[in-house]
Amino acid sequence: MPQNDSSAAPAWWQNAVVYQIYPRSFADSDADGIGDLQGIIEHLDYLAELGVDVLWLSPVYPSPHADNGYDISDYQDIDPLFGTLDDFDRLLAAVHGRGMKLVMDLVVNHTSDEHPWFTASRDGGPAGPMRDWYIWRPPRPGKEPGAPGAEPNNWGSFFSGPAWTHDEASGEYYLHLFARKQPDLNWENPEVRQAVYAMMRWWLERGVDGFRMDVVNLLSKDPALPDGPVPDHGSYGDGSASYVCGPRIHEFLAEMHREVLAGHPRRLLTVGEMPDVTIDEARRFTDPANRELDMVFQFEHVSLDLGPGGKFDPRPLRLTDLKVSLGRWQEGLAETGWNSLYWNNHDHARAVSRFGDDSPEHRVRSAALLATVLHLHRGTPYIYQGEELGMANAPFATIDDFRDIESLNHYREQIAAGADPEQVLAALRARSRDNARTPMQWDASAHGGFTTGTPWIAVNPDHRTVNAKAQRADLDSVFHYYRRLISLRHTEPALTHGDFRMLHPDDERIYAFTRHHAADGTELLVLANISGESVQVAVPDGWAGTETLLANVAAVEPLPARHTLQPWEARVHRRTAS
Ligand code: ISL
Repeated sequence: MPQNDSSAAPAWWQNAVVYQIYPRSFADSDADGIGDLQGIIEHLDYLAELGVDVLWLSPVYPSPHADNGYDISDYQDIDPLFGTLDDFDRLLAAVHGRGMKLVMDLVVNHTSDEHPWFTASRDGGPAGPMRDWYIWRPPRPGKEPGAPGAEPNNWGSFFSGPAWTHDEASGEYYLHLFARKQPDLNWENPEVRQAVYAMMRWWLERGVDGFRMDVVNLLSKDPALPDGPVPDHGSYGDGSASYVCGPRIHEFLAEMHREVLAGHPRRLLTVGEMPDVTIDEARRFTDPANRELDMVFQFEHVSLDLGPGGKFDPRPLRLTDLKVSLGRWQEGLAETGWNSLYWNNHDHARAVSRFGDDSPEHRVRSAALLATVLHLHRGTPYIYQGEELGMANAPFATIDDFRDIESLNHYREQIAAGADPEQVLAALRARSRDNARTPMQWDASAHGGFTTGTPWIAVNPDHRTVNAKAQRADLDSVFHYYRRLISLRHTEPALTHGDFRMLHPDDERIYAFTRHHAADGTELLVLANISGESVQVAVPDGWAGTETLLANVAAVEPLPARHTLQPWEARVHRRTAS
């Protein structure tokens, strides 16, 4: 039977753990201050020791790096900053040689404005043969090109300002949902789609094991491009923007599956990043019978602690909201479809700082707690580099310490509007994507062992105590805790297949649930105290005295009927129906 077509047997990625590498910040082998492919090769044993199954590489393609490689100018090469195609082939072979797989980032909602497709589209003018590869429109009727409010519609860019840029030569505008250097491809054009599929097949022939698809639910736009709710800067709205899961999105992804994935001899992994996706849509995308995607990244649980101002309007998270949200997603994809599980990636503040407590007293335990809660859910867990060390947000002092286009644009826009710089900086410190992008902390040496040159963004000074070398030598570290969790996913079928049931839904401090695997009679219980105080919890019937599978506290005694959880304590128990 052709692979990637089966809707019956469980797929390999259902009990796999994925590790995301942000190459620019992972390991620098040539002292230019920027991570590279050779740096990754040199640390593969570390990843094998951690036990992860799949590596997802953020973009390594040639790029002007306006958005750190999410603005691609050539899909079929490696940026010299990172190495060469030969280096890539060596990396892939070394990954495969260690029994791991490699998934590429596929960024095809937009290209760089320096991609030859775009320069041809722009320079050929309105009648040119490549014009229709991108989304060009005249100004609003009655408006002069370039005049305020003359943009073809009212859409805003995720990175501040309008989603349109005026091209003086033709008088027309091109659409860019992200930066102006990231023009959106026109997926209505079949030539665009075929060019993307050919490129994907080329990478598969090279041996990669799948794709993480950037903002893939934004590919289909209603050709009428109607005005809509202007997306709040960097926030996730209610899904009503007309480019979110647009009219032809399922058709496009089914076509991509047919053209690229279906006939492939290996079973691949595809995960679609989907801002604002609803549970019903996610189920449709991941229903194996529909042959679109294996899983999606949804955004609901990382939007609960944002105020009306969006990304840079941080609010305290209510645990009850988080449980409602994650619980609904578990339920919604229980029978059909599949969840991805994540707290962190290169677009978010560090999980231990955002959802846990990064103080010296609670950092290790709260990082391990977050890992326990996430990895015990049903779905495929993703670890973002450094999360396995409990890496925390960085102490950015001034705006000069930031690098990210989203943060810098936001700062500029806010200051121009008269905001207090200190307040804007406080929000950036809490939520800037740069928190995730400070270099990997390998050891206590200068620049954390990331580079012997000058790093492109400063290493967090806490690398003197928080680093991989120290944690590998310490069995009580976050690193070793992750190793145990990952190995549990490989050995305990209930983690992969068990039904999910939320307990104590109204409790403001306890996150508790069970996983029940009817096929082998196993049941797992997770009890976690998401607070800095001790909390007594009523242990559900039948669980007193059960075996402890894993805990982030030293004393692991048999469970009493009423247990007092220490601050940030998490524990997993197991029982089997006799
Ligand atoms: O990070 C965000 C805001 O803080 C999101 O809005 C983010 O832009 C969105 O999730 C899409 O992310 C992906 O596409 C972007 C890129 O900048 C992100 O790094 C990538 O993960 C454009 O390619």
